Amino acid sequence: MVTSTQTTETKDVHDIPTGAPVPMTPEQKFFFDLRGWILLPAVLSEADIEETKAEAYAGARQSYEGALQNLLDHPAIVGILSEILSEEPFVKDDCYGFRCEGSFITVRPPGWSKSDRSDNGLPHVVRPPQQANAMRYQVAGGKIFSGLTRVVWELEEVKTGTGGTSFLSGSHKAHFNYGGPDPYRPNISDSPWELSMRAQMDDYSCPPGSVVVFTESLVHAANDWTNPDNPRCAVFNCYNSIWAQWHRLNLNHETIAAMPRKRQSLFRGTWAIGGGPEGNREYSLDNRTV
Ligand SMILES: O=C(O)CCC(=O)C(=O)O
Ligand SMILES: [Fe+2]
Repeated sequence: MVTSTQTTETKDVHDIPTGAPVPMTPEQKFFFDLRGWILLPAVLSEADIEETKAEAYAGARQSYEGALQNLLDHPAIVGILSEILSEEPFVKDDCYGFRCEGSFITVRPPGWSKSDRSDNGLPHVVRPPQQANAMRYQVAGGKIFSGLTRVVWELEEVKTGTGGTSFLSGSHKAHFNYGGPDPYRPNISDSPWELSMRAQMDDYSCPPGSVVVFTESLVHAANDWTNPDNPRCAVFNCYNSIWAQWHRLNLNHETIAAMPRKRQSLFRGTWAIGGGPEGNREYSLDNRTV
């Protein structure tokens, strides 16, 4: 198991403790590997939920500023991301062993339709997992590498069958394609098995302040929000290896430079060798993801 040597408890700008990362448990590893996703229920305090939700309802569209910024490296996910996106020698005290490469927030009122999305809620993946590629989920030497990885913060209650993200559990390890005409297509369109795949997809119920972590090699989909009791208010943050990048970042230097130093390292350049004996540890204007 990858663990950080960090021991000091610190308080961040928004007063959320940013102490030692919570290590991924063997049970979480087992289920993440088996199914491609895990749920961490009720991670945030009432106060954190209210603060982050208020920012989302006030119009925040990414998790890069305000209290929402604390979700980027919340201790509850840092241990997991170090485990599934990094290796022991690259888990350091002064920089993260993984990168953040995107963030978006959705607020979906009751009645929201998946047709609002450009993919119309079609089950999809980053790249078809049955073929080798740099974003792929892998396990070797008893170690997970999750490839492009999504962390979803649910800031309102989610009830199963009413519009949370759904997953075709286990599909991140599929060896055969989905039956569509094109093995390179990263969604299941035109597959004769679409209905049976949709029928076998799983979702979750959770209280506000819960987190879902999934590998983007897993077939997953957006769904109509039919829960009449509350909107869906969810923060979608995307992570990758410090050596790999899928999304263009689209985040300005001023916003990153205002973050605590270690958090800035989530946005450092995507390279490993050639920058001196200390390696690639520190974000700067000259060493940033674009
Ligand atoms: O909107 C959703 O529930 C699904 C989002 C999604 O496809 C993703 O996070 O990659
Ligand atoms: Fe997706």
